[in-house]
Amino acid sequence: PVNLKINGIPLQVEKGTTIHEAAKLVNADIPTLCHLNLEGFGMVNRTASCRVCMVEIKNRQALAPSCSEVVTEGMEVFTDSLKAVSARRLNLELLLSNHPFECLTCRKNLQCELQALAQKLGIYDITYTGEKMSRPLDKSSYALVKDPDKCIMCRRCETMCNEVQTCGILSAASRGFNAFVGPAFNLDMVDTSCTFCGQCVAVCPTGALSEVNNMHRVWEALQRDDKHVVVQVAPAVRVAIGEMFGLEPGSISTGKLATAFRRMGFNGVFDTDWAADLTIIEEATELIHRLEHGGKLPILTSCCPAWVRFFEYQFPDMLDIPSTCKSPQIMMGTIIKTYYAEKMGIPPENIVVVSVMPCIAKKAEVQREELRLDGLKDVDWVVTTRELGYMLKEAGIDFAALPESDFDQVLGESTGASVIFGATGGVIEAAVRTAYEWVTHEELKDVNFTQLRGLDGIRKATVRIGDQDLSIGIAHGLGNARKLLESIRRGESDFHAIEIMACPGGCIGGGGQPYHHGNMEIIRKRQEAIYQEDAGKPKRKSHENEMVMKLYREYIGEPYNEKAHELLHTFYTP
Ligand code: HC1
Ligand code: SF4
Repeated sequence: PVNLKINGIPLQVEKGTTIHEAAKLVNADIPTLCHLNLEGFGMVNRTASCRVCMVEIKNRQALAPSCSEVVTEGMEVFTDSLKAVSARRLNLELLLSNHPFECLTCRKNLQCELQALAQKLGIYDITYTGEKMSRPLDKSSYALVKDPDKCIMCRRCETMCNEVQTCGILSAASRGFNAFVGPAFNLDMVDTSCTFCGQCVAVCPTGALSEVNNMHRVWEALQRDDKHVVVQVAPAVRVAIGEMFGLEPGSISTGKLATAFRRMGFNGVFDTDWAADLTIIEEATELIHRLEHGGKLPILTSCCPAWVRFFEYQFPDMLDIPSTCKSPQIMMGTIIKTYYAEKMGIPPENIVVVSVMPCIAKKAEVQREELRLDGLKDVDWVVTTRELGYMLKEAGIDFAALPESDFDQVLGESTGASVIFGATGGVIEAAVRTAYEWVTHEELKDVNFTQLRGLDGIRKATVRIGDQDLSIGIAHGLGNARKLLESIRRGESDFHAIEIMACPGGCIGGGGQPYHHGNMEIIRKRQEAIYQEDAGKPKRKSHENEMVMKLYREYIGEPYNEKAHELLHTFYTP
């Protein structure tokens, strides 16, 4: 251990602790804009580039950045001395001198860490004026907007993109005043192999990275009398949206969401969980089919569109191993524009499907050419959890006070198996619950496959089904996915099935969720809430979803048959 004093308070910490970490132990909160430690997720940004965490150290002339300076024996640190505070203010003012003053209309307004710090440090005048950086906005994709003028070169996105996700899209280029963060050759984002996982957005402290705004599209659709506008909401949204309305992280808002959608004016209020159960019916059948017919193994889950783009770009030689199942959001769109449209007697071209997703990649997914029926997109518009929160605020709906109600029953029933899709490991656990009963023809008494849960980046488990041991792999974060894929490519993998989600934690940590500002406790609480919702459901296996089974009886026939392939399966292209 190391002994030191911070602001005169003696304390003892482990060797290797930074001043910034040590200061927290004596309740001295030192600001930072670049430092971020997503503890447990392999993301530590220690660039020490923003210089707003400077502290004074006794007997040292120069101030030190507390986020990177490690404590030493006998050190005496002053976090709030005049010299330290003045330096922080100066550095912040210099950052602001090259920042556009667009706070009122910025996508990050009131969520921006730069703005919050300017307020906290009491910066009310701009001291330094002069030339500002001016680079074009990148609105080339359906998912992300990049505004280089709002970039403060903290490099959090770069660490996330390169080290955690191993995508290597965002990097710093050029020098000095002309420095910027962007793709190689300053390509438009749409021309890169970006997966649009949105994790760069999740960690950006300012408005330099944000999602494409689709809120006005949804309001416009809701105004039209000639359109039947339906909404579906993803599993992970219900355990996070409450955070935007003062509810505790991990609050479950399923019933409030259904009520809120009706108040917004949606004509059909559906649950993506219903389609997650449907996905499991197809995916479990596909797994069993591959096991029994010597098909390609391991099967890989395919519901995360960022993961799909990742394997298309990075592993084009292995496109025959992912499941061909469309994602639940797309399956839901297809079923709405076919089965539901027929049932309701509404021409599919008059139906608008809106998805509320924790995800930025889902905005790009719905634009994929092959996810259309007769030229009509399966899903029309995606808004993120955050965007739904803003829309509810705009509509003056007091979300926290809303009573609960149920989803519309036709596509609203769901089981516990579908809820857990929202957390890493959940998709494969749901598939195992169904595969177990279908293979053994025995009742699965304990549905809790706790060996598949957790937040370790790569997890391995064996599940006994009948006389066979199924070897299962789980990865979240694309860097972890890469490791599993590379072992398959080398022929070293003995997995039967692998679940991969691009975002750390799975969809609960999606790029479109309320900002966690680096607080990992929030992700853990969302995860607990997901399993709590599952445990409270009367039915916990996808094949017990009556309405999904009714769809098979009335419309599709057997799972994985020709009609199922036409409607519920897809293909991948390098
Ligand atoms: Fe997900 Fe999925 S779990 S991908 O994370 O399979 O977005 O929540 O909707 O489609 O169901 C996201 C979440 C979501 C799909 C489902
Ligand atoms: Fe989207 Fe979920 Fe995949 Fe993240 S893990 S990119 S939120 S689908």
